[in-house]
Amino acid sequence: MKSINRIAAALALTLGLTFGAAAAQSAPISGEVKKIDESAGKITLKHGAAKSLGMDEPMTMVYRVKDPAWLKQVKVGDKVTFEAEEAASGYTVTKMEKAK
Ligand SMILES: [Cu+2]
Repeated sequence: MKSINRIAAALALTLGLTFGAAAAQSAPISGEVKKIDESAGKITLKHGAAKSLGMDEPMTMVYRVKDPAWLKQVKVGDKVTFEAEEAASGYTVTKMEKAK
């Protein structure tokens, strides 16, 4: 009985994650690099409205980055596509790549 419950829970989790990824959190946002602060692990991005983050208007703001190595791969003025999530410590970029 216990193992069946565990399988059901795992299934529910998998489905939840799949739907979660398709919906709110992971809508890619287009932005432009305004400033890079490698020592602090932060990047300033100008971006359009990002409904998934509750940002209804374009803005310029500072984000932490999940992987500091990303800060070496872009420079001020680059156009990027990124995903972010709100954490206790502030907004964190969870995915970032140069826009083509
Ligand atoms: Cu913002």
